[in-house]
Amino acid sequence: MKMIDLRSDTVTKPSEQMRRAMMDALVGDDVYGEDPTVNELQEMTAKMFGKDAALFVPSGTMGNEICIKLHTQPGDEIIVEADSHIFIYETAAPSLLAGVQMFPLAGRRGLLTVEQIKKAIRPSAYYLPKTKLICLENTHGRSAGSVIPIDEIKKIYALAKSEKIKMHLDGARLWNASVASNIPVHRYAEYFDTISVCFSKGLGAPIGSMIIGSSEDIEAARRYRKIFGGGMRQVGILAAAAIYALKNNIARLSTDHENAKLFYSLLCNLKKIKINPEEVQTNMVIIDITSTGYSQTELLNMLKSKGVLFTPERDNSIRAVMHLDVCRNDIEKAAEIFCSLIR
Ligand code: TLP
Repeated sequence: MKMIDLRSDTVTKPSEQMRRAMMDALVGDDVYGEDPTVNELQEMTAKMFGKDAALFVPSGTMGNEICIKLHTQPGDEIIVEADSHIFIYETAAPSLLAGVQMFPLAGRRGLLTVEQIKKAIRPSAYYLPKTKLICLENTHGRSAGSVIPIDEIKKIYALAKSEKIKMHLDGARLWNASVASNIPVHRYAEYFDTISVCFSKGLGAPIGSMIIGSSEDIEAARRYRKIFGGGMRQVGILAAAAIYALKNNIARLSTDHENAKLFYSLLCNLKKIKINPEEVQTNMVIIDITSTGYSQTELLNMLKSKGVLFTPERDNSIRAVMHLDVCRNDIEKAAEIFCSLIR
């Protein structure tokens, strides 16, 4: 049975053409800065985001953690959204690697307000931690890939600047936000000191993320990448996949967004589930299954036995993610299977 895998957009396999680009890549030792394909990708990405420099790293998690490290000192505090990847899914790495305390604020679909942040910034006193960094996530994964509006980001940035606090963006799916909002990524980037983006999510590369920022921050990031064990050698093979993805797989993200809307429309009349229509903005659908009477595990196993894979999500929900390796037919089939189990 061919499985329809909707667990994440990380599950895609590199296409024939992407593999060919990887095979043909020129390589060198990147720890010496001598890999021409990595250098090309870094320059290309920095330019796309309107920043001085960029650094190729193995994962989105490492990208975020290096950036947190370079903006802080042990004992500092960083403001994060309570449902963010950094707070929930990075195994408390900011505490371990940067020695910082995270101050989680509950957002609305990932969005923190200026008022909330104002209250959370610590006044200056020797017995309080120093607030050094605000982290945002766009799109916001735990609200099904909702887009954080740029006008709200602008307001938070103005506050951060006036308080001399740095801004970091977890932009693992910033290209989804950009395609959905029709705002180029460099406009979002204006409001952040550092940005971490992933080639291995919607863009379909097998691995790889990029940290983007000022030359000074990227120099510091290079040291921390080495310390965190992320110095890589003939990694142009992977950079070639990312270059291929940047050239070919951004505009098509709108197909994933259409598929998410289609999936929602095929499920939304089912009485026993709840989907927040305001969340269906990019490539994910989160389904509250409380009234089905099934636990997450029971329903996930039932769906799996019929050939569809989802993941467990916040509260009593399950998540479906659209991506490059599923087509409209797969989505219709997945919806049909879901409906047959949940009527
Ligand atoms: N997200 C994964 C899981 O870890 C939850 C997924 O399937 O969505 N930032 C965001 C917003 C992410 O969603 C992820 C991965 C990361 C960072 C981390 O990227 P990697 O897995 O490359 O470390």
